[in-house]
Amino acid sequence: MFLIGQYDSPFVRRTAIALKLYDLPFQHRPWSTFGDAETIARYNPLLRVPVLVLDSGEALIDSAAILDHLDETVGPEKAMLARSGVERRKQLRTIALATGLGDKAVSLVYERVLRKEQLKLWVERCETQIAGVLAALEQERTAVATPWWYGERIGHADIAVACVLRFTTEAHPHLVDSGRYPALAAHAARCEALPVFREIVQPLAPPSGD
Ligand SMILES: N[C@@H](CCC(=O)N[C@@H](CS)C(=O)NCC(=O)O)C(=O)O
Repeated sequence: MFLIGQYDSPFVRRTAIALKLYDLPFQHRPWSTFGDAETIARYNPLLRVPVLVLDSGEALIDSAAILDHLDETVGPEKAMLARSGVERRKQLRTIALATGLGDKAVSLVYERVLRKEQLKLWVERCETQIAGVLAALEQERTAVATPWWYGERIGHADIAVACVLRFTTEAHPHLVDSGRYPALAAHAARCEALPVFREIVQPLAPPSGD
């Protein structure tokens, strides 16, 4: 199977990190959503990454749907998401906050590079949403006593938060002052120190807008 997308995308990165942690072999196709749009269109008409193309040729789209399939593949014991109940709902909420923050941070990048004049109303709204989620995640992480967000082993929530934090910090450094979010900074440092995070990484290369 192969994974389409570059590792500067927090969504592609979280998918690749899960594949590695699950010991599922895959090939990487680092196609650009802008430069390689025609090639990506053959697998995803939405022109978005990540896309995971299975050996059968089936193309899975959206990081949440891809991870859902990977969880099913490795089974509930190994899956990095609680099987059911309140624990699963809490973890999904943290993931939704992190990936939603990622959506806003990506949106702001496009606003900056693709528009000649940024729409102030939209920029301010995204920045408010990013600040609100960072504050909420900071408060929640501060209350956690275990090494990982939901216990003794790493989960999708940990990975999502760390990948989105790195992306947002690189794309919009003025929005992520680590002094204001010490628990999130410590969380990110713990994740980024792991070999898999050091292997699956790419400095941000935003589209040029030309
Ligand atoms: N909800 C999607 C978001 C994926 C996403 O926004 N990917 C960006 C790259 S970071 C993309 O493909 N952007 C191109 C576009 O939307 O036109 C997921 O979780 O996979």
